[in-house]
Amino acid sequence: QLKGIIFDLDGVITDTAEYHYLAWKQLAEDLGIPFDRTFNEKLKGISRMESLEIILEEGNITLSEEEKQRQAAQKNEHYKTMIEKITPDDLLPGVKSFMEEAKAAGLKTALASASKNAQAVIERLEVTHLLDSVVDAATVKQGKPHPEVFLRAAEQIGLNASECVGVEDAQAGVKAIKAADMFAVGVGDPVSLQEADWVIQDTKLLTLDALKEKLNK
Ligand code: B16
Ligand code: MG
Repeated sequence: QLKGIIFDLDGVITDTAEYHYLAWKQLAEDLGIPFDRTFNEKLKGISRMESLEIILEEGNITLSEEEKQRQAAQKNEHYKTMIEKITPDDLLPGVKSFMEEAKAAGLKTALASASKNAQAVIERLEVTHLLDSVVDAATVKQGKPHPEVFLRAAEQIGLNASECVGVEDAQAGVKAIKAADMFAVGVGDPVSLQEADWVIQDTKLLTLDALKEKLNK
């Protein structure tokens, strides 16, 4: 029985993916490493430090631990400047009404984002009141595709994983939901998200009726 919905943030509730992309691109280019949207796909849902490691590996660059911390902090400064511009208009289509529908139906909701900036972003989007719980990414030891963040979200809303549905746009995120033993809704390209139980190409298609129909199949 469906009792809770656990949302990823970036790419599901709002398109901060674009800001992460621009912030990483600026950093990579400052380091002389070519960076494009295709390469950026590898970073979706992946933590800040792991993303930096992937970029450095691509550029064959080795940095000291201290310098890596400095670069990661620099990327976050670029990102924080960009997210200051976020308003409720930046919610992806249909997401807020789906959250409202879920709350009206008595379901619990939670956010399972890898981003340490998640709280600031949902406040700017003005949807904090529609989420019963937000997992603090800083306390999650194992990033997606590990299921930890989804399991923690379920625990915080007092549910078993089998009672929850997870919504994700990233491959690593869908893997994390499946590893948590939840029903996975993928938002985006059906080919790259083929491990999801249900793939929708647009958040507009996410409604409680449509979800229930898929769950009962
Ligand atoms: P931060 P999600 C993830 O958010 C992003 O997809 C990923 O690109 C980013 O590196 C990660 O958060 C960490 O973000 O640097 O703000 O801590 O998709 O899990 O909501
Ligand atoms: Mg995402």
